Amino acid sequence: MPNPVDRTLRMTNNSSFEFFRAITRCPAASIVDGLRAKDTGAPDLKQMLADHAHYVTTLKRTGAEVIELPPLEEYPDGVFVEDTALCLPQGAVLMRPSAASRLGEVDEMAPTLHQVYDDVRRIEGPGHIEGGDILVTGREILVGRSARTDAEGVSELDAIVSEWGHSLREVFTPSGVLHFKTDCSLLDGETILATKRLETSGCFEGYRVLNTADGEEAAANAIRFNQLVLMPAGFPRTADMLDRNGFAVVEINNTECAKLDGGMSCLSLRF
Ligand code: CIR
Repeated sequence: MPNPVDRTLRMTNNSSFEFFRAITRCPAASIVDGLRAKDTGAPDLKQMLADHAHYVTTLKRTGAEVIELPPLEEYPDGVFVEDTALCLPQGAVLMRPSAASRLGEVDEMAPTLHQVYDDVRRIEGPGHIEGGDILVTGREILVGRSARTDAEGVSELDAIVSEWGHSLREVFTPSGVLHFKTDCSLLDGETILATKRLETSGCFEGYRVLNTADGEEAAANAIRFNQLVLMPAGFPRTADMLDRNGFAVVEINNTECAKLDGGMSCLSLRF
């Protein structure tokens, strides 16, 4: 049963899922060296490029502008741009990834954010935080502590976003799950798609929660982007459930990104 809806959320605007722009980065041939929790084989670059093209075209279909950045051979995980920054209406915050091989991706993203934002801040450390652990909803910013995001990183981000008038709430990513958003996505200002294992942690109290179907937990990393919900292909019961709930779902093959623990949200910055 979905949770009761908090009606106060209806008073918020839709900046959490209405976007004018996105930033993506083309996968590089070095993607075969990308980080992964478990080795299930090397991702196939040709397939990944085709999937990426479908993803970018789908973002553009909504009327948004997509800034497409070139591949970075020196950063195998560079395609997962979400982890490098948080983009809010007031400004952007450059992250500080825990994964040492990914730290340099932030400097590669910085010039693009400076072109589109007047106010660009940076997490200076010593803490760490990755964009995949941050869910911006209609009323707050949820940040999941994880193996990649620590208390110091969360607190440094809190200081910045509070200045911009946002309320940040620290929550916890289930152990063994890479990022908070590996297990959840925002569907609209008050509705969250989440795995049962994440929902039972209680972090979504007051929201309406739709659960991924049993055995389809990997469908949780979707994105609501304007009128569409982009979700990984291959999870028919979850896709049907979203369809029945009135969401316009586009399924995108994610087999290659999944080998590197990546999904729909990781592939773009949206603002
Ligand atoms: C990593 O382990 O950092 C990459 N292979 C996957 C990053 C996925 N990003 C995300 O969930 N936001």
